[in-house]
Amino acid sequence: MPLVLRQVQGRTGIVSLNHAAKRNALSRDLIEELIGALSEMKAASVRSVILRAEPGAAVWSAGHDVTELPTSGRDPLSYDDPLRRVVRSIEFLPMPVIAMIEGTVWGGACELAMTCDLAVATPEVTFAFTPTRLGVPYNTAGIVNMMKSIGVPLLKEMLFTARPISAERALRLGMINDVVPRDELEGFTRQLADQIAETSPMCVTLMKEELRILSKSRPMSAETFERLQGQRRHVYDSRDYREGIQSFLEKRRPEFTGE
Ligand code: LCV
Repeated sequence: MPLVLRQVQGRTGIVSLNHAAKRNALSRDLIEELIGALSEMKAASVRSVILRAEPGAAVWSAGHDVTELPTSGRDPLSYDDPLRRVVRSIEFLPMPVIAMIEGTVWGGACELAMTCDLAVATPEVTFAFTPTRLGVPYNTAGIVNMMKSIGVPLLKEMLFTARPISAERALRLGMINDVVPRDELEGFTRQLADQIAETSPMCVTLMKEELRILSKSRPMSAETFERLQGQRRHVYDSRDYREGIQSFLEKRRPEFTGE
């Protein structure tokens, strides 16, 4: 059974996460299929791509597959980690990707959704950005990526509490583009895609790239970058990091000690 479905409808590509049994957890296999589907949409020269879960999904995506997180002193979110690769696939895709969101969004799936160029959600949607609940030292490029859509006060709240925020609040604070009732979501999103298909694709591609570069430009010296990576290593080498993952796998609350 494919973990990702894809089809072209007119000038719009539809890419669907299709692993409900694992709540569309972003496993290596699912991400490889997702990257493949995105490159197929590029080859088909669609004007935009709608990224969705299965219709009526209770969970859009449960985030990084926690069973694939390393526990042996390796960076859990290094440059070639599957989540990092699919984020770049979306960023560098020449056409806009619209996240059409039903269900709850967790962890790295929040970044997946925020990496999309536009996001439309139903009122029931929540976003829970959970590195601190698992003890994961989220990577610096990922934090910069989240800052593109989420103001620092809200991002700090999401990170420091790991608590879900509502779609209504996400809309009010400019994190997503629209909130529409579940029975209108598909029609609304398709109409958005059709509107994009009416504009100049060369201009859209150019401005998507301009905005990618300008929204990520953050002055940081090499020494500062290396200091942050050293601090991240201190975290992913810690007991707390192993406790976070172990508690998830044992389906219990983590007991963090700061060691
Ligand atoms: C592997 C899973 C997962 C999963 N991985 O269904 O951002 S960071 O830094 O935190 C980053 C590292 C990251 O993204 O970490 C993952 C963060 N995600 C979460 O904390 C969400 C974890 N999942 C849940 O809390 C629940 O699964 C939700 C609330 C999403 C759905 O609950 P529900 O009761 O509907 P189950 O928990 O029963 O999950 C169904 C199956 O999917 C697996 C889970 O282990 C179970 O597998 P089995 O049927 O084999 O037991 N699953 C869910 N999430 N992130 N596997």
